[in-house]
Amino acid sequence: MERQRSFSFKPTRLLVFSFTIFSSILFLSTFTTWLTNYTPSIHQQIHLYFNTSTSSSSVGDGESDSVALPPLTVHSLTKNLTVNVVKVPTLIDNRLARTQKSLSGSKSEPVRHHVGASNVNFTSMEEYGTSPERVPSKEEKKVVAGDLVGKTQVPILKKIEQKKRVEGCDLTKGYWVFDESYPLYSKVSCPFIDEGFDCEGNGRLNRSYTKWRWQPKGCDLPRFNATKMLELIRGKRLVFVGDSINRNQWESMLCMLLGAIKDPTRVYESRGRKITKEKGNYSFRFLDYQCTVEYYVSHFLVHESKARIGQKRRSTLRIDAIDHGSSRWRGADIVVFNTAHWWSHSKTQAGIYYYQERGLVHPQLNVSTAFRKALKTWASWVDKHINHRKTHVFFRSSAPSHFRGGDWNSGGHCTEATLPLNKTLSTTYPEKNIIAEEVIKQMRTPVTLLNITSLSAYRIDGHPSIYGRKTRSSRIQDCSHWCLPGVPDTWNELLYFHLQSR
Ligand SMILES: *[C@@H]1O[C@H](CO)[C@@H](O)[C@H](O)[C@H]1NC(C)=O
Ligand SMILES: *[C@@H]1O[C@H](CO)[C@@H](O)[C@H](O)[C@H]1NC(C)=O
Ligand SMILES: *[C@@H]1O[C@H](CO)[C@@H](O)[C@H](O)[C@H]1NC(C)=O
Ligand SMILES: *[C@@H]1O[C@H](CO)[C@@H](O)[C@H](O)[C@H]1NC(C)=O
Ligand SMILES: *[C@@H]1O[C@H](CO)[C@@H](O)[C@H](O)[C@H]1NC(C)=O
Ligand SMILES: *[C@@H]1O[C@H](CO)[C@@H](O)[C@H](O)[C@H]1NC(C)=O
Ligand SMILES: *[C@@H]1O[C@H](CO)[C@@H](O)[C@H](O)[C@H]1NC(C)=O
Ligand SMILES: *[C@@H]1O[C@H](CO)[C@@H](O)[C@H](O)[C@H]1NC(C)=O
Ligand SMILES: CC(=O)N[C@H]1CO[C@H](CO)[C@@H](O)[C@@H]1O
Repeated sequence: MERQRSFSFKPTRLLVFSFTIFSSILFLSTFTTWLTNYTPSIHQQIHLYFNTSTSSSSVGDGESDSVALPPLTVHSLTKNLTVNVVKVPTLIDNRLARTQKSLSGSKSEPVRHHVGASNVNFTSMEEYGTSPERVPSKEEKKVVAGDLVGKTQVPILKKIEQKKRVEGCDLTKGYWVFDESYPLYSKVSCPFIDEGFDCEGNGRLNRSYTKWRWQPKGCDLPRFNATKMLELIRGKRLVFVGDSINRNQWESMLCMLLGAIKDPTRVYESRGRKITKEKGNYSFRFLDYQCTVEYYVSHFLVHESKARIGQKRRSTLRIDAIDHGSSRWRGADIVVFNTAHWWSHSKTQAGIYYYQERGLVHPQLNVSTAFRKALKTWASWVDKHINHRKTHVFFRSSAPSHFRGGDWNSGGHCTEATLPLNKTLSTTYPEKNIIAEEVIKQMRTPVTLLNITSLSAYRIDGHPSIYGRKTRSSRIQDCSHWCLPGVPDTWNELLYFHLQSR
């Protein structure tokens, strides 16, 4: 019996023993997997610091200041946790790590990073102007550490971090990343691109200029989701008012939205108009969503008029009166204004007997002064006629031109540019934007400034140059408008971001 008992005990003990071993191993491996899953940023971060200096020195003229800590924006737990602005749950870790990687290279000259994990190449750029890198405070660093150590809190902290990164993040500062998943539409899929912006159709066959994605520092700009955008504007009027560069952005929006429409015949111009350069009066209806996407030309936002000066009737600009087309902007649900390019010496008769207020035609007025007065006219019209509970008002900042070796009418060119700049040409922020900001600040209506100036300033490669026409005999190049698909798609991604994060 004894023997038998002891004998019969042995397999049980063995079983218990091996079960203990087995479960320990299981637990250990699970724990390890879990740990590695939640701490990839550390590994990649270290990898990056190690690698940045080597890769930049291989480029040559990199002055790699890469030791600075990436400006992680992580905040305390006191705020509302239920809101989750960033709706890109996949790739979050990856994207975070990528951001940190490129950040550490941000002070050096353009560096092509080859990121092992995600197979994405980078070109990092000097930021606009020279503002010092933000160094994370002690508290922030502490939370970062908590992120990696405090086990159960990890997912929550990640969520907050993501949210805060977008909310506190300056979307206007960053760099362009080469991304094969762009553009968001093709020339072939979009019938709305008119000749002036149809670079591919006009012979620009190398499409690498369509494959850059704007990467803000410290956060991500959500990729444009046409379905979601259409849901946001269902039953509404999205209206663009401004010069031909706003037409540029409007056409881009049409193309981007069309990507979510199965039957393109259910999108049409309300009065059957074909898009041309000359007319500036379009309303495209998306039947499936009962919404319209409209464009109204208005070079100055104020009224272009005529007045008798001496014997002659001359063109003037009524800087005290809103554009007479304004009645059509009024009922918009979302309206994007712009004006900038036409406020130039050549297009305003050098300000001599051009600007008019009531009966007075100013013998001479400085363009900045006139621009400010006109914007104030626009601002009081908006405050008076736009119901800000219904309408979301945007003002798009000026888009940079890139004429080299002359102006648009004197042999200026940009055709040789095939890559974005690593440094913007100008370091001064345009005066017109400063004026616009000042005027907007004094308005009763909240106006969102679509600040695209700096990010576009890198994109010397994005203009039609000689590809703005089918016939390329003309020696005049277009270095102010933008090819489509192209840079205005990013402006619309910014617009989308603002609308969906409301
Ligand atoms: C938290 O967010 C939810 C959803 O947005 C909102 O309903 C609630 O009022 C918020 N609470 C606080 C304290 O802000
Ligand atoms: C990206 O990196 C890969 C691997 O180094 C390389 O083959 C490819 O040409 C690069 N692409 C660009 C656009 O730099
Ligand atoms: C627009 O962005 C530029 C570059 O980041 C910045 O200098 C400027 O102050 C911004 N303007 C506004 C109103 O945010
Ligand atoms: C786009 O948004 C729609 C509607 O919200 C959603 O169903 C779809 O999954 C989104 N597409 C992508 C690629 O995120
Ligand atoms: C725009 O369309 C309206 C209505 O068809 C018309 O009255 C107006 O003159 C047009 N404006 C322009 C600038 O074509
Ligand atoms: C316009 O006038 C303002 C003040 O009167 C002056 O500061 C500015 O330099 C002038 N601008 C131009 C382009 O002459
Ligand atoms: C297209 O242009 C890019 C940027 O200049 C260049 O790197 C690439 O080699 C070009 N591709 C072709 C097929 O010529
Ligand atoms: C930009 O980078 C190129 C090499 O990619 C370099 O030749 C050029 O000097 C850089 N430009 C500036 C302004 O740093
Ligand atoms: C030191 C080091 O890790 N260098 C790596 C940097 O990244 C490249 C790929 O871009 C690797 O080949 C190097 O081994």
